[in-house]
Amino acid sequence: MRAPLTLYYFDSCPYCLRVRRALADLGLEVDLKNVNTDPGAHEELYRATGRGTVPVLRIHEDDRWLPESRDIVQFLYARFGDGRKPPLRVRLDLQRIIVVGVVVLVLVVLALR
Ligand SMILES: N[C@@H](CCC(=O)N[C@@H](CS)C(=O)NCC(=O)O)C(=O)O
Repeated sequence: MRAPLTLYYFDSCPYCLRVRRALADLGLEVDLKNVNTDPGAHEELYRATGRGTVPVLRIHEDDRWLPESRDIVQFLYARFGDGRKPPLRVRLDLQRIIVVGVVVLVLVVLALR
């Protein structure tokens, strides 16, 4: 299904990947604007939001610009998910995995001393 949304993103951005996984999971097609390859898109984004970070979802029907990958994912499932919740591969957060991994590692090292 095509939705009246535009995602501002760039390829190597993990937060953008999370949003793109959510779009794929929901079977949604949206306009994609790569801010690294499209200087106009970056300028447009900055003018509208006052920030340069991605992902940002532009919701055309109420002319809203939604930043923050978690908020975008929450919006997508609430609006298009028919009661579904985001699966684990969408919820996974690389930063959190690293932090939890380091804490577990430290605890294991302390326990083995
Ligand atoms: N908390 C934000 C993080 C967004 C973020 O840090 N995006 C990075 C790319 S992965 C970015 O746009 N960096 C460019 C900059 O800081 O100017 C989210 O979850 O969407």
